[in-house]
Amino acid sequence: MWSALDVAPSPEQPFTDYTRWRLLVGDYGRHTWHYLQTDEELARWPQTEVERFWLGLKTTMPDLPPAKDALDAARNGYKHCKELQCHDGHWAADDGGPMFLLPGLVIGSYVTGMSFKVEERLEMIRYLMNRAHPDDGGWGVHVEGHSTVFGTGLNYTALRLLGVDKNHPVCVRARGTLHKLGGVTSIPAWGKFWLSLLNCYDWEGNNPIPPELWCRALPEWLPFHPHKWWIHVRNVYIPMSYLYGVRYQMEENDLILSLRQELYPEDFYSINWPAQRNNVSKVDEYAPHTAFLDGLNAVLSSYESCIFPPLRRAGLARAYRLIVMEDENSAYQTVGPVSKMFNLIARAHAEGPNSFAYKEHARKRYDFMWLGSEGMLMCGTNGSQLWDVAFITQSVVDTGLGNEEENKQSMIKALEWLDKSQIRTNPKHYKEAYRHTTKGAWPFSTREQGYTVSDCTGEGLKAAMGLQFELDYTPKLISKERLCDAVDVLLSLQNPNGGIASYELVRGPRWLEWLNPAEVFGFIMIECCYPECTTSVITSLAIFRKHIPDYRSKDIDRALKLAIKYLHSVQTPEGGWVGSWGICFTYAAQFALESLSLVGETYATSDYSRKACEFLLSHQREDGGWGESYKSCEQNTWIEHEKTQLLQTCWAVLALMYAKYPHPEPIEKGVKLVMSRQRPDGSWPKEAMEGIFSKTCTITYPNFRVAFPVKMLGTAHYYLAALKAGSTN
Ligand code: LAN
Repeated sequence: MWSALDVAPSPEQPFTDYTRWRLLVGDYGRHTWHYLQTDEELARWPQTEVERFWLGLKTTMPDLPPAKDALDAARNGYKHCKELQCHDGHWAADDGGPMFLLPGLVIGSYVTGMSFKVEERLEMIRYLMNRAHPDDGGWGVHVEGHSTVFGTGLNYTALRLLGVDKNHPVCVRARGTLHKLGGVTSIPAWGKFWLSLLNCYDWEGNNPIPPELWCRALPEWLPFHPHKWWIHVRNVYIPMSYLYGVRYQMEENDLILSLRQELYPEDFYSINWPAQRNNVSKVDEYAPHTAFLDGLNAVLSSYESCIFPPLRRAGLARAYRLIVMEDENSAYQTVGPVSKMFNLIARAHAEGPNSFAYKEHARKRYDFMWLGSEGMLMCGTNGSQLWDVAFITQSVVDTGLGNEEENKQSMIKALEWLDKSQIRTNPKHYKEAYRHTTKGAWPFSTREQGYTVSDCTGEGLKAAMGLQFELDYTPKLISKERLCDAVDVLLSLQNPNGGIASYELVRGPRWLEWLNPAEVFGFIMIECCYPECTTSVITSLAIFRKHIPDYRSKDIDRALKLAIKYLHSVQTPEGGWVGSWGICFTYAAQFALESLSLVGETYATSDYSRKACEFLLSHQREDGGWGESYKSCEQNTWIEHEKTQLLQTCWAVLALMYAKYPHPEPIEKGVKLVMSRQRPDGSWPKEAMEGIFSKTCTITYPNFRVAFPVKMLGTAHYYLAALKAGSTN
């Protein structure tokens, strides 16, 4: 289907001309990368500093005068960052890390006959080659993970579909590793599913995903009703159930036939497929099946052999309706990259290549594709636009840098972007699509994607208030009414225990986790309350009531008290909080201690705060920094990283300052470390992955490398001065 490509043996140099790539920033911060073919195009569309930076090309950013003190270092940091602000006011960035997303993009496009430009294919190939594990040539679930069957099986397949010959040294090595791991018979459930769509695995080897789950006849009050599942899992399993129900399968071709030989050490045609349903490689497994899940699968498997056709048809029709609603609500991006590709295949299957849905889905694949210095990857979302604007602007405003003449224009642009990005209405398909309110919310990425995220709304609101209330020169673009709308959203997200989850209220019981079928991820079945999300909401509400005391003040008071109670209740006996979205205890601590301080709980006044400070201090290293591994998140206990990490040092020092920790030494040492890692142009280098999700999969937040050092250094400058002067208030 796609032509074979002649691929260089080594991916060190770009496979395409990097001076020809451009990043198009569309409405609301939409990102798409384009390869310019002609000299005329090149003349019309010059490459910018933003592109050069992300492509790893030489930038013209000058070396800055060495920082005299911490504030100066923060100033230099922002000077560099400002050069990378897009013309519409936001900062672009890649959102990579997971290694199971690019294969979905490639397989989904391949089976539906969607094409890529040759340059795109070449750079995807290069990314996969660059990311092959140096030890064994395989791939893991994420860039820092060990090689697994899931990662290696899917990425190998992607390389082959993209046009790499099976005798290419990278393929030969990866295939060797895959075979050593036993081949793809034991690939985890989502891998089985992708390979079945590709006709390289038998549908009989999958546990059932009956579309009947979505039938109207299934009462919504049932505790396991799928509308109670976590939004990502729900939106992944809707199209999966449709595709399973119709047993979607690509037609055989020579490449498929060859893959059936390459992916399996044994003879594909003699495999006992039903016996593979629960065959999961041990190196892959994080959340093994429970007996409950296996029992349920056994019952559902019996049902599959005697389905009731009218019920199946009704299930398929309802699942399809939900797919269409999700597409229309999110401008064909869907809530995430996995559901995006499954929805794309379902729509292509039902409506064909001439349909609007097919074309729009094909076009919106590009929102997830990012070109970095190592090649082209598939992002975890269509960007992290709002999240980055929110943290960067708060850092600049909170440190006083926002009042410096040279930064004013940049702050105004960022506010303009925030203004355009607030979601102003509820979704087109609202209750019927099981959606939470969106009017007044800020999303993680763009308004077009359109999903409320609790902490993004919280941080977006804080950023908007900072820019509008703390800086006297900014236009007041976001009205009081709209700030109040955001508060309504935040209040609507609080659970009875006071905690806040990610996108919605917690809808289902905890035991639904026993049905987690994905094997490689943990805690995915239902929304959970998270210390980070809860604290973003607390801090934004606490700041809001200072500025606008007359709006829902009683509700806010009640919400704050309850949320603080929740935060207290989830502090670990050692004094930390387990982070779920950043790594790990240091990430959660800076949120938690900020919240506590905003309600007056500090080192001097609160046992919780004191204990948290002692906990952090017990992990400070000789060099003044902190370093914890992503495995802390997997195992819920502090696991040292072999190296001190810049960002974790920033988070820990910020946490101590929020708590008004009274002794300067640990803070000074942290500041010194962060300053020592700053490069002459004001930036900080990439270190270990910053973010995580679903317990096991790391994800990058490159703009954290500006937002948090700037905030920490700028804050520390004044904090240490105040400590010396005898006051931290
Ligand atoms: C994200 C990224 C941002 C993150 C925060 C805002 C940091 C968090 O506080 C709330 C949850 C959220 C919005 C989040 C949820 C899960 C996402 C969308 C991701 C980690 C980015 C990629 C991930 C998505 C689920 C990847 C697809 C994988 C599946 C298991 C479906």
